Amino acid sequence: MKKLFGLLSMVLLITVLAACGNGGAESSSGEGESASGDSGETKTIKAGIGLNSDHPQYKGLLKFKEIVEEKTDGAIKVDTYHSGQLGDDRSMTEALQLGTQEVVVPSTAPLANFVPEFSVFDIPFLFPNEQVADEVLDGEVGQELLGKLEEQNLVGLAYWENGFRDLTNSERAVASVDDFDGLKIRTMENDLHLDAFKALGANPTPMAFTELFTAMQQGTVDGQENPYATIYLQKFYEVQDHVSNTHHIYSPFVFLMSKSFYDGLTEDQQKIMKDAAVEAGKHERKLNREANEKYLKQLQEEGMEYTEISDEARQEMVDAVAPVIEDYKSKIGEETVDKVYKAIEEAQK
Ligand code: KDG
Repeated sequence: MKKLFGLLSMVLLITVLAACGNGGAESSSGEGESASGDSGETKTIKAGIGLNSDHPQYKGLLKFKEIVEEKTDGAIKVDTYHSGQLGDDRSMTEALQLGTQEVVVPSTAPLANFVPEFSVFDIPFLFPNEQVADEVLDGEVGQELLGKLEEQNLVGLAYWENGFRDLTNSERAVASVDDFDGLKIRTMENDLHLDAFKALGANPTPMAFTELFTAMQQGTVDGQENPYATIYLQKFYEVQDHVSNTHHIYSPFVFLMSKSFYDGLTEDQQKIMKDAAVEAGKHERKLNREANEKYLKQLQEEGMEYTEISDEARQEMVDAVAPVIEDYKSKIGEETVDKVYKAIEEAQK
């Protein structure tokens, strides 16, 4: 009887150990598993952005959701959040590091607080047009920069587009450097942006996007700068009277995933994530370019006064910020700055 009991205990122990081992294998990187993951467990991605649901950025996020859910046969579900429902760019990026959120698509400017080299894209008047930006970002140096995010517990899967930034304010028409004088401008949370606006004569304040509308409404700031699509779709025309085509910075977005989440996926699933982020990014860039083209006219229809920046005035702006750029080259990293300038040159050949 004693013998029989011992045998039964042994069988039970082996069964329990086997079950545990099996469970561990399912949640590991799972080489050889199918895209849907054989564990039967559904994973959920919380994906957040700061812009609202009308913006091409959100349409891009919906495209990502569609591709991922279809390609993984529903094994990975994507829940999308817009309008800063999960926080601002910075706090959402920190949530990815902590593993409490899986995806965010911030501008590169606040990302420079995590990886300083990203500030290379904050150099004013860097990219001449979107096509050159695409080539540089999707090329060697752009991808190299994405790789640096890993040290911060983040995975950069693709670049999307925020676009060329233009100035709006509620005080006066801005046509030249002199017109910046004393204007209280909200900037993204980025030192180079802050110093560039100081060099232009403005009085800049860094602030999260989620606080911006109220700050303009209450007069805490006179103005801000964002692409036309954002200015229109976020209804900034309700609290701003003047818009100028300063086009002073091209802002990329980076599609970020939490490293701990990404590392827990199978290789097939990781590939699906990368491909989906790139594919959805192409869709987003296309929609964004169409939007930026059409919304300047609509801003004027909403009553904003448009001021065209002349070539001479733009050159004055370029000259005013030149010392700031010089100063930042070493902070960003000379090597990165040189590589980006070279890639821009190449892309224009
Ligand atoms: O979803 C993106 C926004 O959070 C933000 O990056 C938009 O350009 C932006 C800004 O001015 O903060």
